[in-house]
Amino acid sequence: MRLLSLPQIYHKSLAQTFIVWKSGRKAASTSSSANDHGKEVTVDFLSEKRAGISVIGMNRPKAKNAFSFSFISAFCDALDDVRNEKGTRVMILRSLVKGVFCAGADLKERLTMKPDEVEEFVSNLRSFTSSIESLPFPVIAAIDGAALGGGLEMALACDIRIASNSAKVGLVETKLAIIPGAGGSQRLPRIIGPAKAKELIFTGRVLDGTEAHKIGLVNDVVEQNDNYDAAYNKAVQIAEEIAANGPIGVRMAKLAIDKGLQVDLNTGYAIEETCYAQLLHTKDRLEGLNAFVEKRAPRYKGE
Ligand code: CO8
Repeated sequence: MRLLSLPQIYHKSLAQTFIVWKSGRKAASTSSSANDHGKEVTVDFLSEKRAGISVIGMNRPKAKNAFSFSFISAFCDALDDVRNEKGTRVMILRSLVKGVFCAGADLKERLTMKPDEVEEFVSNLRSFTSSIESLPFPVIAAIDGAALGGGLEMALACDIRIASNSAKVGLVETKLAIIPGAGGSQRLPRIIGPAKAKELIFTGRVLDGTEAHKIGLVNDVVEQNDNYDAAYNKAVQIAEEIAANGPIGVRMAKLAIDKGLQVDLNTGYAIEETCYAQLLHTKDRLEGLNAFVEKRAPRYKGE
């Protein structure tokens, strides 16, 4: 069996996708300042028993977190911050706007764009969701409200989705005479199967969190609370479980699963072998064995 090298597996770097957003005419035309970015998209690095958990918060209440150019630009900066923070073991994506996760494309801004600008913007949005998907650590979407159109497409790019029972999720693009253009037409069938995905995309139907859980669109559903953060709280619980494990092992597991799903089984085994090989000489692997023998919890350092 031929071993694949890691550069072959990481075929597209995140930097490549971010460059699209940080260069060119549109980046220059954004009116948002760094401060505005900080307000619309927040980054928190949790500490103590939650160390290793990074949280991106979407905070654009006036448009229900819809993706304007400046919002996406701020989002890319936030993703850079989390990716560059060496201590990140798992990321949570949440909304700070009550009752909504993300309303998808900014339809008001979209109306002002020419067709060629729309084409470029949607292409960049596709790169944006791919850049979330290819983050090296697990990403959990905490869906505490409406996730519609591009908002759900973004959640589909995450590894795990948790919804509140009152959340509303749907790829509603055909209602607007378009199709899911940020990877949704490709990711949804892979997650819930082609027949159900076709039904949901053709009808543009919106499901609540309980219905979404029944068809495997979200991993878990929780009852909403008065703070509208029930899905976030559940996401933190899962993130704590992940953060306690060997971080290099978790990253390699994500890589092996994601890349393995794109190839035939034998190539998948080769990818698994390559990923396993990255762990053989880590201090964490020995720490896991020692902790077992000494009957204590392991203390993984990501080394
Ligand atoms: N764009 C711009 N403004 C929006 C959007 C949006 N998508 N959604 C809501 N707003 C604005 C409203 O216009 C309103 O503004 P104003 O106060 O000035 O009238 C304000 O937000 C509050 O909205 P509502 O009063 O409607 O608030 P509700 O709580 O009653 O409802 C909903 C919230 C359910 C989110 C509702 O606003 C809604 O259905 N919005 C439209 C959602 C939609 O159709 N999204 C699909 C867009 S198409 C798309 O996403 C294509 C994908 C592109 C790729 C993106 C990849 C990442």
